[in-house]
Amino acid sequence: DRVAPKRALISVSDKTGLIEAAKTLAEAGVELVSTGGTRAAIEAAGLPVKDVSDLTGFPEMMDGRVKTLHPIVHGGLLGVRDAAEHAKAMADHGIGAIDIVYVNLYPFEATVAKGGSFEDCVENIDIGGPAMVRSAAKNHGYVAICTELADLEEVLAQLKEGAGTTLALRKTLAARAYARTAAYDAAISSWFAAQLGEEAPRRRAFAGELVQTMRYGENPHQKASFYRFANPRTGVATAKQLQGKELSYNNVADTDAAYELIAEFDPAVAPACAIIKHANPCGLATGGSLLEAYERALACDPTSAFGGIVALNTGLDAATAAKVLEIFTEVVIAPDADEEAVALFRKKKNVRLLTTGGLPDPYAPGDTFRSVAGGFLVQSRDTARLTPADLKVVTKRPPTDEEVRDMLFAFTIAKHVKSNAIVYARGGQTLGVGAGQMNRKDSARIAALRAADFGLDLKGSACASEAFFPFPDGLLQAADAGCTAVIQPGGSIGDDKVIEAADERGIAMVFTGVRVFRH
Ligand code: 93A
Repeated sequence: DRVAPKRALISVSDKTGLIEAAKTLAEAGVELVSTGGTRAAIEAAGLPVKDVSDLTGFPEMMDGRVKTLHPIVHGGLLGVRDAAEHAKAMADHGIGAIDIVYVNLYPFEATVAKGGSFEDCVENIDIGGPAMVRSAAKNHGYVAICTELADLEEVLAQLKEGAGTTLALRKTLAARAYARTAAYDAAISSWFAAQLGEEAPRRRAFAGELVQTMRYGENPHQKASFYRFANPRTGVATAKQLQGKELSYNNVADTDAAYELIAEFDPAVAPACAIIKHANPCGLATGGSLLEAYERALACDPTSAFGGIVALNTGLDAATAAKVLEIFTEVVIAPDADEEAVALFRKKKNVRLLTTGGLPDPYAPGDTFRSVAGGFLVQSRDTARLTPADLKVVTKRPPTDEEVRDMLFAFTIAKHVKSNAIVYARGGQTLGVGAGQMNRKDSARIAALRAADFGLDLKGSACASEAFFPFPDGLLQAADAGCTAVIQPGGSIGDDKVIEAADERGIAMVFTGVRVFRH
């Protein structure tokens, strides 16, 4: 099943590494055929190359829109060499077989990314390139299709072995090629829908590039892999792993949750640290130093923090690193880490240390996805952001400035806690987190229980509820625990009763008008 190639068609917009690859092909005795710009580049390097026009007898025309869309090209790509009829057609019409194709497409995605005009973007929709890619991939029985330099390098490696390309490689390349054209068309269609202002286009396509194959998924009997959007829609995953075991599926999911949460806390205001378990924060605190922030976050729930994810909003220093390493931690993620901190981590080589170069913008627009049986849900990111001016005081007693600060702190965290979420906080420190319960009262109770377990006093704390209290019971639970300020969206038909209960207990309560469910 090996095919010893005689002719290669090269047509590339990105000409990185082109000359070296062309040289290797020429040296292997492969005839080169190219389109205008590519041919000129190869020729300039002193290598023999034919122009596609020499084959087709047609010039490139219409600003290059039509250069390879010709039966001489597509017949050479699609003809089944072993089928008598195909072979006869090729002979009758002077169609020569093409055995290797190296095509990378007009830079549509890059043109969009750099803010190109509508016309510019349209002009960068490649037609002839994807057509060749698809033709060559269909005829993988004979043709090796390369859509990036790395593909061509695999082909060249096989040629070096002497006997041509294997069917196995040609099939692999074909599968990759169709993913490339699919991603390309997905990018075009998303861009087009956005131009039309369509929030929910009737059809939607996505494609990704493999980042990592995991040893397993959420559980050892599940398979898993991590993909990056081929056409970035929600920012690009930039985290760099400095050390530690390979990230697992759960690590990536939890670390993502941790970093999205810590990014809400501006390092210019104070260093902050979040400790996450199973995508929920078990503690978050600010501090006078990063070390203090970590210690205060840990104090909230040192039991759950075991095997957790630590996220920092500022560069990891040696003092914090030393403290973090005292207990077992799965992952530490920070914008940066200084040399001393990195050196300390090196002694515990299993702990994963990730640096990102910066914090994500929690208020940047974007989409999030979730799979459901037979389809997927898409929604815009939860970019809710509250300021003191957004709060509506509904109780007789207005909150103090301190209580307002604590309430906003707690509500920001509640946004990142699985519903039903209750967060008690005071002075830039969570004191109790109740997550993922099926009723709000239980979340309030669990949050208070945790605080009691770890000797944290809830007196004078703020309580945040990510959705409204339907009944007074949850609020009373919080009041009993000692909290004096409550922040919640409001909007329940039970609001009056809840407000009445708050007034009876002397609680200051504000409504946000914004719900921040997280399911
Ligand atoms: O304008 S096209 O859609 N029409 C074509 O017939 C065609 N053939 C190749 N774009 C076409 N290409 C693309 O030209 C290739 O995909 C490649 O990206 C580019 C290479 O052009 P040049 O060799 O002139 O730099």
